[in-house]
Amino acid sequence: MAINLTKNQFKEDFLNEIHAAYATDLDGTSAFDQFTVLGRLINHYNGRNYAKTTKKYFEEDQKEVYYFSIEFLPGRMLKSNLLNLGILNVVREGITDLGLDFGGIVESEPDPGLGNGGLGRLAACFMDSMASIGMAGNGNGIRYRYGLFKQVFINGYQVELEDDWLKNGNVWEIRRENKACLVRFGGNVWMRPTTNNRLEAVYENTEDVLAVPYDTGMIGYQNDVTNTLRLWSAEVPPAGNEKYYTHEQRDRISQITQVLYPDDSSMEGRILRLRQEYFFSSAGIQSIIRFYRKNHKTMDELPKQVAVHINDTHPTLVIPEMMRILMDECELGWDQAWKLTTECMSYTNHTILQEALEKWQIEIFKELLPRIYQIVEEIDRRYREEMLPKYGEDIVNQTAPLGDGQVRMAYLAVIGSHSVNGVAPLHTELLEKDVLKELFYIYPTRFNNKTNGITDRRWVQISNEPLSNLIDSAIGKEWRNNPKQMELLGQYSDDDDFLEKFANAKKNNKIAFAKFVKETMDIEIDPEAIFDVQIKRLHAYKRQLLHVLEIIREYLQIKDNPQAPFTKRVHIFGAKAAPSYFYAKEIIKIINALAELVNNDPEINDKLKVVFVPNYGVSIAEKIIPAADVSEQTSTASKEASGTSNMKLMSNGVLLLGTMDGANIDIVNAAGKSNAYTFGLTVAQVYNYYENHSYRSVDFYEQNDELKRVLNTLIDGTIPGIKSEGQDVYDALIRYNDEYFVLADYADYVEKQKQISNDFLNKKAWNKRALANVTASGEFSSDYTIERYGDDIWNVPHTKELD
Ligand code: GL2
Repeated sequence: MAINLTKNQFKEDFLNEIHAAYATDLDGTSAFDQFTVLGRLINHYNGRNYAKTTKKYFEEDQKEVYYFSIEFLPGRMLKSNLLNLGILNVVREGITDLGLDFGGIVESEPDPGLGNGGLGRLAACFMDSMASIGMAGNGNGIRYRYGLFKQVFINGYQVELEDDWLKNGNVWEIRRENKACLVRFGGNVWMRPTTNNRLEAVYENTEDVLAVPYDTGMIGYQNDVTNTLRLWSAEVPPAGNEKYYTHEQRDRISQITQVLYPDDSSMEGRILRLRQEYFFSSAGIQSIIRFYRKNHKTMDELPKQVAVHINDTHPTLVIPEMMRILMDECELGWDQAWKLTTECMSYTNHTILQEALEKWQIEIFKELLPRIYQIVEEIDRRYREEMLPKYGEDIVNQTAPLGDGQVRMAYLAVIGSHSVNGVAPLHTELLEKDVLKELFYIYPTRFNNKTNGITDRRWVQISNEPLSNLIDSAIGKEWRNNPKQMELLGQYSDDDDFLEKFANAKKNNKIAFAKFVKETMDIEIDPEAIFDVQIKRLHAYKRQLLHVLEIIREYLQIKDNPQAPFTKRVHIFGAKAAPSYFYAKEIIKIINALAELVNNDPEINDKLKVVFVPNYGVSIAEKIIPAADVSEQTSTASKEASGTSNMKLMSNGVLLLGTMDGANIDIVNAAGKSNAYTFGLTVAQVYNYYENHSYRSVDFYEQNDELKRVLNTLIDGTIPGIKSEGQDVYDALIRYNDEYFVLADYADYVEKQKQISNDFLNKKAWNKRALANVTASGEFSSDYTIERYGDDIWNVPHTKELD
């Protein structure tokens, strides 16, 4: 239910809270102060419900999900919380009545620096969905003091500034020091026989870290449910436990939760990452078991009460950590502990890229986590003992948790879980046939698919109000509860009047985005142009380079023939490159150099614009997505596990231009082939190249004059300021045989771009196809994804009925 709040009551509460918080009148406060006060009020309004939810789960002894993820990327929470409490409009009107700028208040909230890309954002969508469908679901992660980095461009180069997102505090979090626990690192451990014939772990010289939880309420959509996102912060344990901590030691401890993604190009950075992983895995499992024991005398019921989800390999150490607690602290034997642990655990794989299948050198692992290593060794020993007679040495050596001097996290995750899933049908198939095929052979029934989803509450209701209001006026509001109801929009596909309103909503979003670009980047863009959008992390496999080549091609086309008709385009990018990913940073520089060239060339005459919005993140995405016309999803087939911006863009009426990869395939199936543009090699063709070693990028270069000319601009001075970057990219594509098949897909990609330029001119037909995408987008709601996780994997109920 929505909260019962009148505008007048709100205004009175707001003014009172301003006085309470800042001891000043309204005119003495900044937008951020006003935001903080709104946050405090929301906490007041929702506090009782939050407490009630927690109590209800406890008293009814509900099974709960604990979603362990090293990243959560929730984005700003003010509007989302207001929407979910059902008071967005009342509050906005009240704020406006008070003469304040609601938009400015919203913008003053910093984006939480808790994640970097699709994986973290998915975790945030899942948190929203669990609460909104009334499922008892908790998030468990790390409270990073600093986020990834704030990206600025200096002379076209990415420069990374500190993302100090917590500097003014965080109104949404509750520090719960009374729920802190100790996490041990290093030292020695040995097993001492006890009087009751057991072995007890004795630790010496360990480094003890206090894990302090900060809880944030995850408010469900107008259903009185509030779940918890619990993030752990590393602190020095309180004085008095006879230890004295030097500055250095204190520093080492607080390092653990200082930054998201420590630099993994150095050994030090990699060790820090492992410390982070064990830190939040251990603290989370300790708190789960402590809570369970409040209500239960034996551990037997644990899997009936607790589902622990391992989001990618980073939290895999929950498996040995749960074993440790069950054996060393709850005094269970191995077999029973293993049975309970595997029944609780489930694992999602999010990528087939080898570099993301984490492996830790045994020497490092053992030194940092001696007791956990003993347990992993024993898991490995028992696995080998059981599987060797059945599957033979080769398969067992290939799949055991320990091998090649490393701890192989993905294998450990599969072996220690009862369910393993991929995130789109193609991705799951590739896991089964390729990446994890031996383990699939051993555990065929463990594997399953759960196609990703996104929450339309943030990605349509909040970020695209013009479209949301239009949908309401056409089919009522039920789609807000049940996104599949967007199907009902199908009846308007030939309704001229509706299509015009639909086009107007898009136009208004484009105007708003153009204004933002003008104000923040001082670039004029024409809302009548095609807004061609590519927003995602910068990575070679995602192939932003194809897009770059297309811009160069268009540039040359206009230069060749300035008078010829040309459908205006704005190419819009948002992307951060990992600080140590040199090649990705070179591509950023090239895009910015191209923007400089194209945007300022009088002969181009504004027909073509390139806009690289800096510091891409959730809040920037919320501005770009509603304004987009074309959604570029150009990964090499097989490389993108799912993609989720493709889904967000789809539900905002954007036509996909994509390869048959990840969830693009499912989007095209849902929207209909004629409502998307697909291009490029299929997975089979890519694998064929691999198997036969038959790819020769230079052949494509030699055989396509246009491509040759486009590529040559990278090294012939046409684009000023990219001498070394242009050369490196040129070399990667031609001399080093183009690892991601950019040149193989170029011709088909360009062909589809030309079709787009042509099709866009027929406004009505375009709008109809855009609407078909919205109409079919409901099935990609994360509410349904989470429902499937609940039914098939976690066995946790939910209270809301979905279609
Ligand atoms: C990713 C995949 O690359 C991406 O395709 C997928 O949509 C998301 C969510 O499942 O997970 N894996 C990964 O490590 N990151 C992703 O975005 N960062």
